Amino acid sequence: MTAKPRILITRRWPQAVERVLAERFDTVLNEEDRPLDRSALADALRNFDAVLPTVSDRLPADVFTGGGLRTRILGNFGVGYNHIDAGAAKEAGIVVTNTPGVLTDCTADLAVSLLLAAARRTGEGERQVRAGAWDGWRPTHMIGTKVTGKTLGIIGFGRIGKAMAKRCHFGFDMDIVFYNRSRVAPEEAARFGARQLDTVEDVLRAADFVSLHCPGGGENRHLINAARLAAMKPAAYLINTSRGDVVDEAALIAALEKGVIRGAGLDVYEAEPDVPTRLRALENVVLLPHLGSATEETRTAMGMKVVDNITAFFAGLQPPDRVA
Ligand code: 8YV
Repeated sequence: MTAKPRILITRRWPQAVERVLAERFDTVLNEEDRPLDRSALADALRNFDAVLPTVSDRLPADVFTGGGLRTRILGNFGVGYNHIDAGAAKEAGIVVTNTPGVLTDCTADLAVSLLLAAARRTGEGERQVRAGAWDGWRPTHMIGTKVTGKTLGIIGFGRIGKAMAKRCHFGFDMDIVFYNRSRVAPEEAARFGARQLDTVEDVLRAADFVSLHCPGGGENRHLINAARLAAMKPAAYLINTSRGDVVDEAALIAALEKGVIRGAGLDVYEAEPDVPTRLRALENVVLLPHLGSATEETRTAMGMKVVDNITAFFAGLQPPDRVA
């Protein structure tokens, strides 16, 4: 009998998935459940047949250099994989897979929740009640912005962008405009009540709410910068459930402080888990700790997708979600 592939699970996963992995593979778990540093990851690449990273594991090009690599596949737990230099992995002969599809709904749900929370000031309201600082109802208390019927601008019209459009168009009667790198057939866009515009600026100028659904890294780094924030309506809100680096965080903080835009709802940050003090001090921003896919159902489905990918790979088949 040939030995089972040796795999490293870099964080604790849903128990059901850990169990399946332990049945099929010779698994090692990072019981401490803390992010692995560069040298631990470099060692892992030399000691395991598969490494299953998450967004908290940075795998830049230089971890793949120096030879002696044993790892043949990185089964990433997540759809976004910009924490991995996939080109360098491929060059080193390592396959990379991700988990598309299964987190679409939950991520879009969370984007809606941020949009509503920012517009209706529910975070502020909750803080006030918990602090015992609510002094009673009055017509001008904690006035927010109406959501229904407004215009939503979506940047990145992939699975999650479309799910966001569907929720906001059919749920809140919003007009949807979007920017996408490639052309989307108008009939396809119309299924989500959406219309494609030519440039990011066109979307920013038109929208009352802007929601980011493009991948991080590469050319999308600081896609939303000071100039683009200034192109938004002064009463508009920015929602980010994609990756922190899509937004120039320093420029966003300045824009929120100066009232260049009215507010923001953020689930992701440039240097997670560090969230700048100046951002945390602002009332007009809703801040969540990267919860996009954080439901029992979705995290289990993500894990099972990783299982499918590495099982196929070690059976000599093409993993269904290969990205490099
Ligand atoms: C995950 C995500 O929680 O899948 C993604 O791209 O951002 C999150 O939903 C995270 O990536 C887990 O590694």
